[in-house]
Amino acid sequence: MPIDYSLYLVTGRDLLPEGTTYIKSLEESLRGGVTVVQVREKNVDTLEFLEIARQSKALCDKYQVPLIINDRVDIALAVNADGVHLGQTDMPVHIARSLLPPNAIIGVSCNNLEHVQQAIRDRVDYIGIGPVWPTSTKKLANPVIGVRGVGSLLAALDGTTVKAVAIGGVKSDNLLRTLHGSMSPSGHKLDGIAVVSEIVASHEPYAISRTLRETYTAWDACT
Ligand code: TZP
Ligand code: MG
Repeated sequence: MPIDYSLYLVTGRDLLPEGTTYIKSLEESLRGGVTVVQVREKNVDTLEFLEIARQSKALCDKYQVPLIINDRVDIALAVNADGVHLGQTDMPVHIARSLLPPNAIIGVSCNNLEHVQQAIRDRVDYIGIGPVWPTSTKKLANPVIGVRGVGSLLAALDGTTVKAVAIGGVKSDNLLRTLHGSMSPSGHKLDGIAVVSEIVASHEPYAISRTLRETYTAWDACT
């Protein structure tokens, strides 16, 4: 079944506000309309990552939303996740693919044209393009590329089946600027947006997810 990338949630437990739990926040986000979940946990040991991934898988299954694991192919295999997300310095795509089931989703982070061209050669399922805006969620190793930068990388996907989401500082108040501004001259548009802090750090993950999803869906329908 094709994946709906409209609202791609990337987790980060460090950002959770007081008074909630990871599972509660994730369930609210799923109820609000998140369409893909990536479990991204830094600075946790394997056992803890495994447990978070296992709980996330159960919840994603309940909402019939695909679960992607950041970096760790072994954890993805262990919890029967739908796929993995790999950064430029993580396991090479062809090795990950040789370890994963044939239908596993593989996504890669891209910041420049070389990254995108390699991702196309690697026949990945999707790319995460960014950072589109400045963000404090991740210590950025790569330059912020702005909406025009995203658009020029989207153009490089013309004629391929590779899907694309934008990541980095995407919020409800810049969502339409992100979507409109990144459309390539050839009309290539984003398949969705990837969000961390706007959802995870919120006291209202349900409401925020709902707004983001509805805004994306309305924009997608009229472009
Ligand atoms: N990759 C590029 S920017 C980023 C990642 C994981 C963090 C995005 O987080 P936020 O809070 O949505 O800006
Ligand atoms: Mg990584």
